[in-house]
Amino acid sequence: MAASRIASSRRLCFKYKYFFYVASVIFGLQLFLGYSFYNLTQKEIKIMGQPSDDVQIQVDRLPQNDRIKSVTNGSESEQQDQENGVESPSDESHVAPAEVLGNMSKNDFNLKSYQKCQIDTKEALSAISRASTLNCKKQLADVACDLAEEKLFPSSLPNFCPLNKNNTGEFMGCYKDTVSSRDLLGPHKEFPDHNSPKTCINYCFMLGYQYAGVQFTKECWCGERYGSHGEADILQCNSPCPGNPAKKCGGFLSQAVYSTGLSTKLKHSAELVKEMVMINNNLPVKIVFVLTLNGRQVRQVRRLLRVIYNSHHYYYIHVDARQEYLYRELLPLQDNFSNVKLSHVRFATIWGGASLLDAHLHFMSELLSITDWAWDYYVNLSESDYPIKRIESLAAFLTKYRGYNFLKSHGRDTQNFIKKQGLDKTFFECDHHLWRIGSRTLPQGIRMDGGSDWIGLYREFVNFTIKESNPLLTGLKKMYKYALLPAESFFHVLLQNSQFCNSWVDNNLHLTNWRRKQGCKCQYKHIVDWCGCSPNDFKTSDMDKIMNYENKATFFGRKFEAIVNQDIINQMDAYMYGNSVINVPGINSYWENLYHHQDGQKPADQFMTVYQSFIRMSLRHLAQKAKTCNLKVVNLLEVTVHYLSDSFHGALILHQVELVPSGEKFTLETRLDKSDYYQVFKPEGPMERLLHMEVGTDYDPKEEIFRNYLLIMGPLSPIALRHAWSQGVEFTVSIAWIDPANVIAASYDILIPKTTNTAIHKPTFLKPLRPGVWTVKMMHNWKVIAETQFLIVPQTILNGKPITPAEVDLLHNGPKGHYDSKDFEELKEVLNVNVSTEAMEIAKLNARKVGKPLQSLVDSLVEKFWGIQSICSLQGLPKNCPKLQLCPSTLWSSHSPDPKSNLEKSSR
Ligand SMILES: *[C@@H]1O[C@H](CO)[C@@H](O)[C@H](O)[C@H]1NC(C)=O
Ligand SMILES: *[C@@H]1O[C@H](CO)[C@@H](O)[C@H](O)[C@H]1NC(C)=O
Ligand SMILES: *[C@@H]1O[C@H](CO)[C@@H](O)[C@H](O)[C@H]1NC(C)=O
Ligand SMILES: *[C@@H]1O[C@H](CO)[C@@H](O)[C@H](O)[C@H]1NC(C)=O
Ligand SMILES: *[C@@H]1O[C@H](CO)[C@@H](O)[C@H](O)[C@H]1NC(C)=O
Ligand SMILES: *[C@@H]1O[C@H](CO)[C@@H](O)[C@H](O)[C@H]1NC(C)=O
Ligand SMILES: CC(=O)N[C@H]1CO[C@H](CO)[C@@H](O)[C@@H]1O
Repeated sequence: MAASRIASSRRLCFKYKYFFYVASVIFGLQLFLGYSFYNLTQKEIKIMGQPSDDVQIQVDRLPQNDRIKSVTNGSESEQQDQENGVESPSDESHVAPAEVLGNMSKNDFNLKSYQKCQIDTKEALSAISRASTLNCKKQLADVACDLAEEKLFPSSLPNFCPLNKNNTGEFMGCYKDTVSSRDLLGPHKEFPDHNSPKTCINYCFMLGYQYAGVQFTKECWCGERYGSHGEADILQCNSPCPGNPAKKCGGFLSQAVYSTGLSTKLKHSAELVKEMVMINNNLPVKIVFVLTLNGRQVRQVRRLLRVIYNSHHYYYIHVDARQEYLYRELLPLQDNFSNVKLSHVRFATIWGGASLLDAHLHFMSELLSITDWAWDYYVNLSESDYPIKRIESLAAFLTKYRGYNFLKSHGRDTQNFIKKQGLDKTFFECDHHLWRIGSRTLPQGIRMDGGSDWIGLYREFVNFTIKESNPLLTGLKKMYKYALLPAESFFHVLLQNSQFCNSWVDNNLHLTNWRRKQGCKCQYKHIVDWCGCSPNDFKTSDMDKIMNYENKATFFGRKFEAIVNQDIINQMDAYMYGNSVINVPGINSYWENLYHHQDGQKPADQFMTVYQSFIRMSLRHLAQKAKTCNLKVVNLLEVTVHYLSDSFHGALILHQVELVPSGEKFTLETRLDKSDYYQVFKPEGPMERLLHMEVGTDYDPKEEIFRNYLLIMGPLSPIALRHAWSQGVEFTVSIAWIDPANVIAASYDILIPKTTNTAIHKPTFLKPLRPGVWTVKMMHNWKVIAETQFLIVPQTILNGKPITPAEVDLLHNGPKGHYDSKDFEELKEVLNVNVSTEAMEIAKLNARKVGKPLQSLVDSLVEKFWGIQSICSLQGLPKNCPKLQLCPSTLWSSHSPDPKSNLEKSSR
């Protein structure tokens, strides 16, 4: 039965095969050029060192899981640090109006009078100066002092792994070495000032090697085997050690070899099992799925829960402290299902921060204390995970390997891992930022490791992690409090140095879609003083890649994101459960809520301005249809974005209206579609390569889309132009930005490289931008070839309140002086820009409007870019009003059926 379902979905995949090949070739090229071009245009992002990985994940080996790509140091990072302070890449659309309209008071922190020690490292001083609250500055200064005095964590920790040989420091002899073929094959390092057998043994121990060899005074070599070139005369190993002249540190091409006391490799392997086999009458394992969730993708979360749901297992949900919408939506689940619980303690975690580890330790502790939840395995998931095999298959696998712990190691050399992961740096989290404070020395006596933070841990080990309080555990907990990405290393190090060291399987149960050229763009530099990577979303064309893992012990894929590509999720469902599960209404629809009236945090003013204009449009539309139907606006309830077959299909505005004079209330939902004013005039020569151009904010360089899905922009929005190209010859185009008063805000040339690419350009305009319709023109050889228009909406709202005459004067009149460094008047002719001053006069008049006239201006502008497609109602309207379809019977409304995300009828 299951086999035939799989077979039928394989056929489904075959249909797409040709498309896959073509698409993946194009996509590969696109990745490469997207990246090279990005470097040209985004000069502020500095990346030192390139990833050596292939562009796309390998199909024949597991992708490597270390996330960190590059290290920034010295002057490079100073510069980057300053940029961090000036501009924050996320939350871009929420620039505080105060920044433009007035001054922000900066609390002056007198470091000299506060600090308990002399802080002189650049990194610490930079962090303290950039931190925004006084409390955070003080904490950073304290950590910097404790770091200097080595008080943050113990300098050595015990190792309880029973596999260890316990002969640390045993001298194995003096052995020959050659330059062409090294005797000890592991990593090596020079310690010119403090080399000694002890230093070298500690170093090789930390990297997980059994042997350490000191050579040529200052060199230290690590390896798993020694003696390949034979023994040397002991007199050849006679150079005194720089760190301890009483000891000998080898000689020229001869090394003194010592045992570190470690065992060989600890890893076990585990194969996929075909069916549940119970060994020694073991019962099938019970899994607790720990979902750490962020964002507003409640439909996708429900869909994930639906496929992994089984009354035998448990579901523990943590919603980020800032995501009240998601929390509110999911909360009722725990009343309906006894095996679902939401964490009431909520953390606001940041990428890479110590808060993530704190959060997991808290969940573990809580989960151990729920007496009626008899779970065996702790499996970590997020909203962007999706199963790629049935959950029964995971349960069968974990039952067979009961007792083992599943953690994926980085798979490279540990020295490199420590450096790239910043484990040799001290970090501290405050003000929702992870600050880099300086270098640190890792404790002696422990083997370091790390890799993926997707974990599958056995209850006994989780209990040990929480309940035990030996010096290894307490020391590691302290050490990881000051680390970047602690969750990617803490459990690895704990497991390998504890009595559980023999239970490790090097597998994180996940297939991760790394595309480092796209995923490593320092996209977290606004929250972390480091460059981090993130995996890409799977798309339809990745089906073959996923199928390559059919016979491997890999149960989840990441990332899946329905708003980017839902088709691949549908395909996974068909693959796992057969086509019947996808032959349901709404299968190609995806809804994501952007605003809910119960949200404490209101959307940015420009969004609220447009949402309210949408409602007025909707009522005018109804009034035109039936003059006798007198409706008035009561309330905006929700805004949802709707995608159909992975294309934008409108903004849905759920709102309440009141019938005048009866006072009867009705809830309506209106779908509006946006117009795209992109046009190409006579594409000729290389311009044929242009695929599209669009202006927006919140660009996601990884998925190459604007996360401001409705492209709503106001005078303070940090706008950017995205332009996409197919393959062809390299050439140069000019871009000009023209404001609503026909002022040329900027003009510049950009080089378009040969291959397919999507690029972004963010002009650095002085704010505020003049509200109205803007035009971007693209020129080649002094001819306008393509253009697009976008709306900078005048705001009816500022800081959540109706805007005042004094405020419009500051916000709606354009910048003081030029947008850019200079004036581009001379380009008006070639750009066919009207030289008359009329547009400027109209703009000035508009800039004085407040109240009703401003609303009408907003409405007339919004109507240029948005059109009403349909309106439905939740209750039948009275006879004198237009007859509207009931929302649940439409295919687009947020109230139309969506069985794939419906948990109530779930029978599994
Ligand atoms: C740090 O910067 C120096 C130059 O300031 C450079 O030589 C060195 O390679 C850099 N280190 C790393 C790890 O990138
Ligand atoms: C090493 O010491 C540990 C802890 O004392 C012990 O459990 C283990 O059996 C010892 N290993 C060997 C090979 O003797
Ligand atoms: C668990 O999941 C989250 C993603 O939601 C991840 O960032 C975290 O580090 C994971 N693992 C651990 C051990 O915390
Ligand atoms: C949990 O860990 C504590 C401390 O190590 C130990 O005393 C206790 O027996 C453990 N409980 C179980 C059920 O393993
Ligand atoms: C410039 O704009 C004015 C008013 O909008 C219009 O009357 C005039 O014809 C335009 N001139 C050109 C050259 O398009
Ligand atoms: C929970 O159960 C109640 C009553 O049975 C039902 O109204 C509600 O829709 C259910 N909620 C979910 C999320 O299943
Ligand atoms: C808008 C605003 O915050 N303005 C302040 C700028 O700074 C002066 C003096 O520091 C204050 O008096 C203003 O209130």
